Amino acid sequence: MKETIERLRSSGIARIEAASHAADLEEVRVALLGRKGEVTGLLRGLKDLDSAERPAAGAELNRLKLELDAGLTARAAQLADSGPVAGPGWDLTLPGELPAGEGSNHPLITVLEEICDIFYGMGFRRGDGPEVELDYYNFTALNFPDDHPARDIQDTFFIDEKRLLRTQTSPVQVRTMERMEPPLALVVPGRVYRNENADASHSSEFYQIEGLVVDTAISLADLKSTVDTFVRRFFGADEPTRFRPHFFPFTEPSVEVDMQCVACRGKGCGVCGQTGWLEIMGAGMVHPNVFKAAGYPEDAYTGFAFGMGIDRIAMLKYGIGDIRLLYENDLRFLQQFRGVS
Ligand code: 2NM
Repeated sequence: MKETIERLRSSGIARIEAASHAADLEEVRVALLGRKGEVTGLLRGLKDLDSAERPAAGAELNRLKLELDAGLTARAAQLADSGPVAGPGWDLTLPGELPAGEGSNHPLITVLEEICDIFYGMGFRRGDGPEVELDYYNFTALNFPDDHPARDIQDTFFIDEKRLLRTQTSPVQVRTMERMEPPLALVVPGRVYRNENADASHSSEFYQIEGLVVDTAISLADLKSTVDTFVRRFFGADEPTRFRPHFFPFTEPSVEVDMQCVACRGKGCGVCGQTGWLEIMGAGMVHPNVFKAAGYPEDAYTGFAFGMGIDRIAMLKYGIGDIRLLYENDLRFLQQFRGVS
């Protein structure tokens, strides 16, 4: 019996060491310690041994069982550490059968970066801030009255009394002004949220880029020249722009900015709804109450600000007919933009 146990010990250890991956090792475990395994068989045979021999043989067999079990555990850990290993019929290190798809930027990100680059070229810097915002920064500091309709839960996703999903990126401008003195030239791209029903031209999440310039003598003429430079550089042609009077709580005066339709050059077509113009952004001169909320001294500074939706610009640029395509992440859609950026 003693020799049998010794033989099993050295052959068992050798077989464990020789196992080159987890499936091999499992076979060895079953052959040694499984229900019909060799060690199990010997343990079962103990009852047939002479009563004088039985205690020593039993103790020795139990020791062997523990030893092999520890050996199996140690080898399993080694194999797990050694990464992919060739096994019978498979090799994880071989390349897959399909070429791994190459990633690419989402069309919204391509447009976002392109627009930011144009503003960097005019001396702007990029700002960033939280998407979960305080009511204070999203509304109060931006001169929205308490009863403004945008504060309704019909229009804004509130998280609780004080917190909401930002409806524009302007709270980042307020946070930045709190920290920094003019002169300031800031672009803030980012995702914003509105409680709206989705259709081909509306999504409850979308992307905006807002801009802010503050110094001691910034005028509406600076806004106009900045907008014209942006349009020229982004759309490549000298499309005229026009300002129409508008209202925003955070700017006074406020305007909506149109550019001549890139599709028909002002003649009127389906893209511009026969008007010859495309609305590209809202803008205006920063309201004194916003400067006050930011902690700037009264009458010390003037500034312009603007905000535009990137989604519509990306849709115009790539001929995308439904905004929802930009948020569904259907690979058949996204793969069309490979190599675009
Ligand atoms: C727009 C339109 C007009 C705007 C205002 C500010 C701030 F913080 F300075 F008050 N940031 N962005 C602004 C102005 C945004 O989006 C359509």
